[in-house]
Amino acid sequence: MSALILALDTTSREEALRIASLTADHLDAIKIGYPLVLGAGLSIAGEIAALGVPVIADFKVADIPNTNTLICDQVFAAGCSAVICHAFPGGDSLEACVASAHAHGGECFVVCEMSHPGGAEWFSGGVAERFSGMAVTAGADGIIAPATRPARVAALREIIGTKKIYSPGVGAQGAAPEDVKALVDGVIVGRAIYGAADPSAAAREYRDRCR
Ligand code: O7E
Repeated sequence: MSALILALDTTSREEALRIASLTADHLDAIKIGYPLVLGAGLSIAGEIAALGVPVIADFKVADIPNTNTLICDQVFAAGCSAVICHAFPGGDSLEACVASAHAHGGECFVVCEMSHPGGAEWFSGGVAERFSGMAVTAGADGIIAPATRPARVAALREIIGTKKIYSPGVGAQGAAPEDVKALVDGVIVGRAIYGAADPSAAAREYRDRCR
């Protein structure tokens, strides 16, 4: 059983709010990122949160510690409940994101292995394992790991123990909730819900399949 997180990658405020309103009852969280925030502004975070669904800011934060702190502080001031960051800038940069998240009562998730085919080029050979170890050391709340490669999710679970795993790649990228729902805490679905003819029905179906 896993939570269902909508990746709301539409680019207009009106469309985002329409989809969020239609689907919110079936979701555990909504993930927003550059497509929506560059199109609609960061204030969209508060507007979505006002619908009663937690908002996860997927900015894949990846800078020096001071800049990471400035970015994360903005994210939480805007009403987000969690932030997603990269591990490759190093442990101090990661710790800055975690500190900002926890200072605001929020959570920090670390991208450890990506779901697209190119992700297998970069994250195999021990890199994802190392990032997962860094997430543990930095006190992060969880990691991002690919639903498209369940065996890799299982391997990273061994490293992070009971920390959370949120897993993208379900729907448009070919994975099914059933592939990973026993391994992860949340499944991330984008196009298969927001691009569906009936987003509400699609969200309900994915929620049921995650249970
Ligand atoms: O393929 P979709 O439409 O279901 O959307 C997937 C979403 O998850 C989209 O926002 C994409 O940017 C994100 N994502 C991946 O697809 N793969 C990854 O490895 C990582 C992410 C991601 O969200 O990273 C932070 C969670």
